[in-house]
Amino acid sequence: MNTKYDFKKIINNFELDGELTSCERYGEGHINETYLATVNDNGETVRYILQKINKSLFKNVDKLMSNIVGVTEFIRKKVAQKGGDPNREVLTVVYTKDKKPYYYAPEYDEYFRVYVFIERAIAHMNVERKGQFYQSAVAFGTFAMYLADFDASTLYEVLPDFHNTAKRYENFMHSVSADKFGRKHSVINEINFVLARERYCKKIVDLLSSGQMPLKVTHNDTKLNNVMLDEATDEPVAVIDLDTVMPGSICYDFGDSIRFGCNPAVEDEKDLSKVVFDMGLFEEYTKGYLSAMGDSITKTEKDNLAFGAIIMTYECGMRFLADYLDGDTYFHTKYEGQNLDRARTQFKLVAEMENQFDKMKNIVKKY
Ligand code: ADP
Ligand code: GN1
Ligand code: MG
Repeated sequence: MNTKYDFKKIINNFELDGELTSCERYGEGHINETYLATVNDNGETVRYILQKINKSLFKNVDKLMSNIVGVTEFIRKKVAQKGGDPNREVLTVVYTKDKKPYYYAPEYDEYFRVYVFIERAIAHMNVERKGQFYQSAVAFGTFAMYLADFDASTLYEVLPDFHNTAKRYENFMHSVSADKFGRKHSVINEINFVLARERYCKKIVDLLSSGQMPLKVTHNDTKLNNVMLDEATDEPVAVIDLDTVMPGSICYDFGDSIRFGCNPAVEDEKDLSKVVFDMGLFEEYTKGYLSAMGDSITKTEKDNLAFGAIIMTYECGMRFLADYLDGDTYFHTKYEGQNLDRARTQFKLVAEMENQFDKMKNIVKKY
């Protein structure tokens, strides 16, 4: 068992039966520290997800968790109404013995939370079988549909300006001028790639602030490994990683899925010839998302879906590059230069999408 924390003691604060038998790092998330906690409950093995919440990013854990409780309870009711399984089709927060949705460990000055482990389902890093991407689109589209009548004013804005690309650009420019680690000279081409596309930054931000595009309750981090598909049938099970549920644009949610899923290579692939934009997958996702959204999508949203894919990929590349310049303080990295590799894959994808933008728009029109 990992000895960084006294997991037995941590788990013991939560309202769950049995004894902890193992607790190991798990998954590929870039933000929180995720562990798979296995418990023996009278001979039965029960698994949980234990997460150390990223407190340098999430400054108000209490409000973060009240968002997650609010959203999961809301979805749980809808799943039950349609006859689904509320213990499997939505994240289940395990409370502490003193009835809180997270535990603060004073000895580490860290916050921990526990979720029921969703069994017989996989959060894929890449599309492995045809149909999986379509199903992930149905999952995110259904998620948006469930939350369509959720009162956004009750949500705390966990990360203000999360997808405000104009603000992201400003921050990026600060990182470039600070050049804290003397890395700027080696990434001039990548920096120029960002500068040459400054005109993209305000497009969606302006549509939202002028009211031409509706602000909706969105997920804001819709990559493929934030959705769980049934391991046998590939059917959608649950949307996970709800830290960023906030008011936003559905173009962001659509675009972020395309950014991650339409590339058959990994996000940090060094061989850029493997990084390609797969138009077939784009069509699959578009079909699934629009079918799940039904008529709850407006014309302005639809007209900007394809651009949403470009802007999310551009923004993410800019964030990876800024983090590289800042000395890799935001995204978890396993080796030096990983954020630069990630930025390069994103920029390659942006260039590919730009070349095929008309085709992408035509596909959106078709569905
Ligand atoms: P991060 O914010 O760091 O991305 P996530 O909440 O996405 O963290 O969790 C990281 C990974 O852990 C997911 O991609 C998934 O593989 C796994 N995971 C998270 N929650 C669950 C759950 N309830 N059941 C099963 N696996 C989970
Ligand atoms: C982070 O948490 P995770 O790994 O699902 C990031 C996203 C990025 C993504 C890039 C809260 O997502 O915004 O698009 O990495 N999440 C946060 O892979 O910053
Ligand atoms: Mg995640």
